[in-house]
Amino acid sequence: MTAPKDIFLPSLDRELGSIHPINQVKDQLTELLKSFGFEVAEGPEVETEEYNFDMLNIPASHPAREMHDTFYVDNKNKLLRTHTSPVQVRCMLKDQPPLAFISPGKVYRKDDDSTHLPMFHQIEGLYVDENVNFAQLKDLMYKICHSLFGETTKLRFRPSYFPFTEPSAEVDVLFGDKWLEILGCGVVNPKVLENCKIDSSKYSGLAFGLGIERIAMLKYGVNDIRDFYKSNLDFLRQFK
Ligand code: 2U9
Repeated sequence: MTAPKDIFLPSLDRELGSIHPINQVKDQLTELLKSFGFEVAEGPEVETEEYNFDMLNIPASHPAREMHDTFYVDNKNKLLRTHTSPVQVRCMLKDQPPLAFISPGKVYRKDDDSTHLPMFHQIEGLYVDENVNFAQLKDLMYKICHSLFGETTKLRFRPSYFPFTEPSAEVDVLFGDKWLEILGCGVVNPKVLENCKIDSSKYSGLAFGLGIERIAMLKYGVNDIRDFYKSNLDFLRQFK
């Protein structure tokens, strides 16, 4: 007698899954930056105020530190990191220059609309050595944007302000006839180097940060950031 057939076993020809579009963009950027010599660094998502803000020259009066902008976890100065910069702080406290790290990962802010979510992904990069300058920063930003959007992409650097970089710039990319903001960058503020026990008279650094969801939205023409997290297979299958 043959064994009975079990029609309730899972079928062997189930459809294979695929990498989520946010992870695809994250992996693409990570591989590019690794090819330049950056090492990948990771760190905790629950951070201290000190590492998330103070070490990065973000003062107690800064609006990013307000209760309505940051998720505080308990009364002991713990919070969900608002950027991956504290990972870079930890790298500098551990190693002396030359150092080159990227920190991909989840970050949290009290935002919720068609272009912002309370959780999103960032990649930040940090390079510290002797004689690091703004020309090198520009060159790196060109390489990143050309890799993401094509070699003929036009870039525009706009002066900006971040407490952790000086000077700072925002980078726009020309899409059709519109300039769209892609990332932020700058020369690391010497105060931040000193906070991290690096001699700012000997070393300088460059840093940049970008939001992966934003890049993925522009790259794939997605208008609502929430589509990435609805688990709608009709949406996700487009990125197979
Ligand atoms: C250290 C020193 C400096 C990282 C940087 C930006 C500029 C930036 C935003 C892009 C879109 C955040 O996801 S976003 O909202 N980031 O514009 N980030 S420079 O600078 C650092 C990081 C670490 C120790």
